[in-house]
Amino acid sequence: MAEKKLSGEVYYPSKEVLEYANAKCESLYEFASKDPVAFWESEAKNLYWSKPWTKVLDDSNKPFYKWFVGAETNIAYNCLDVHVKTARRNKLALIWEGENGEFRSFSYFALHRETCRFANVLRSLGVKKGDRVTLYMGRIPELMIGMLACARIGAIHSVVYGGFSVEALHERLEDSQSKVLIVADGSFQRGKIVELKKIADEALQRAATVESVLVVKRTGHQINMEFGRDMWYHELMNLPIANNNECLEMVDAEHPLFLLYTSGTTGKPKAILHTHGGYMVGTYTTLKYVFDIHEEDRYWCAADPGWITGHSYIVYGPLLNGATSFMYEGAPNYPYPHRWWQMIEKYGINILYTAPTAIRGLMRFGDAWPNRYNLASLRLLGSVGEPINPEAWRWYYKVIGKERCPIMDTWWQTETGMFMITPMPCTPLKPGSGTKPFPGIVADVVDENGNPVKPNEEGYLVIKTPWPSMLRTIWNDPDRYVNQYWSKYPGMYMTGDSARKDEDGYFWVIGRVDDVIKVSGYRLGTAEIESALVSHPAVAEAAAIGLPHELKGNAIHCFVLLKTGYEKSDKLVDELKQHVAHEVGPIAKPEHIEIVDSLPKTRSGKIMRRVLKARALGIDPGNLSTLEE
Ligand code: 6R9
Repeated sequence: MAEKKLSGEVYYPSKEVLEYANAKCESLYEFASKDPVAFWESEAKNLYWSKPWTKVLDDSNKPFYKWFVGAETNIAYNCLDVHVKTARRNKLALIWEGENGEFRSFSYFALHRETCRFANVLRSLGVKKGDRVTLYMGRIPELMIGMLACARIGAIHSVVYGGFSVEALHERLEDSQSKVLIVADGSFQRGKIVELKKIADEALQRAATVESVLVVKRTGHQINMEFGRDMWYHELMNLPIANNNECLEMVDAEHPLFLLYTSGTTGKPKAILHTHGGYMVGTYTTLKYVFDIHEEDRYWCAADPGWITGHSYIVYGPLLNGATSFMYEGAPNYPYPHRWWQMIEKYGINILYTAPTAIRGLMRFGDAWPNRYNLASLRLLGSVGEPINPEAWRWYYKVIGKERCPIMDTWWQTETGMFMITPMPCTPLKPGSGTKPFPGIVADVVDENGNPVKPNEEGYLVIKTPWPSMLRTIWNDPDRYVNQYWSKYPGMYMTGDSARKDEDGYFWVIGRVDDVIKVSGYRLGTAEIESALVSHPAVAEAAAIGLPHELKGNAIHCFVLLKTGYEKSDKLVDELKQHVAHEVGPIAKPEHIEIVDSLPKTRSGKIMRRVLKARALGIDPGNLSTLEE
């Protein structure tokens, strides 16, 4: 690959990077392109299965694909027990720093012990295989322990991001019919306490299925404990029920591992379902080759475990690879913009994986902050969540990576479970491009009719063959799974993104073509913001759109029609912003709300967000034939 001259701004890997890398690009691409299924099978053989598969891929009932048919395994066993049986027993699995400077670390032995104990606690509370357990907390080790404990006993975890609020949590508890909620008393965010338990109490008033609430003490402030329902995690973990008994259940490869709610085109957030077997193979393989995990590495994915990036690449991927992961609780620039760089030096981080919004945010404080620290331990950098603008890419490459560290710009989704379009260390890079599909992945850019577009033309990004860590369905809504992802072009997975492919076959993801807005890399739906707005007594109708924002990538702009009797005022606009933050979460707080007299609609009454967006940007709104007035 390196022999061909590529067009545009290209960064070739150094000899050192090439020699050190796990992935020998050419041979991997060659093997996988000849026979993707055989490629995944060969990777699966690196993991433990208590019963082998009879078939790798069953595509007899498309699009309900099955992987590793007939096999039994448990992802948590592969994350922990496998390593505890080797010299990795004493290796650090997790290094954690709290925002307030607290420090904790867990060897593989310790993480295994805590997970087993907590799995026993869950079982003693009546949690059985297939039951749903919701977790709602900040970036703390107990989140990881809780997820792994659920996996051990075959329970299905549903992590709700700690930045979400009452209505978002309530909806997710309700939809998943969770039996247990694991919540922290609070979390630290820029020195302030986010009152997680208080938010949960409000959400629980309307969530009928939750029988027990386990409370992890983090902030230690005064909270309400409801007798008979709420129990302290640390007290339960000190009871004889929390013994180290293995507490493990081998499950079918297709057994559900977790639900993760994400925003879709319309309506309520949907729960994406991932399974033990295929998800395990996908996250293990991609992390190994893309972030090139070596035994001595200290790897830091700065995402939140509440999002897919945290699930796949803080929890499962690193542990499956026996890696040492670093987790930091707080904000990147708290108390000062040197926090991240200081921790990279302090802990000797080798791999840093973060989002463009964080890079832009830190870039704005200037080079002096990172330059005060020794960042020589860094070997690889990563980016995820939205397209990275070339200026941010170059800053990250030069100022943080000192022109030594390749940047892995990984394109993927909650639904895909793992990296899909991504470089490996051996790939020549172009700033802003995710380069090529990972070995075994067949992606393309197509037009309205599903035909490939010409080089450099924009089209829909699709995936043409199944992959092991693909979503299996939408929880409780298989029809929506089929309609949303597989119906536009039969046999092709519709990503919801637009992209172009250049003359070298490099992919450039442009952005969402549906009503999903990526704000600071977080995925939100216009529908969630709009329904929060109309739940306010003053609002008759609302429309939300995303407009470009220098730091956040996109920011939320809303158009609101008031009910009669309500007057337009700055105070009301502020109140509406607060209302959205309270209902959905601070991350969804609109940047701007405009009170309007009418909203552009189709004759069937659908709000034409595209028209609002074009107007706001001062561009041509395109075809207006369906507009009502
Ligand atoms: C992992 C994650 C998925 C959407 C996806 C796309 C955008 C993610 C990207 C990227 C350009 C990248 N996206 N990574 N766009 N380059 N490297 O973010 O999952 O929250 O489900 O969002 O994010 O628009 O469709 P999720």
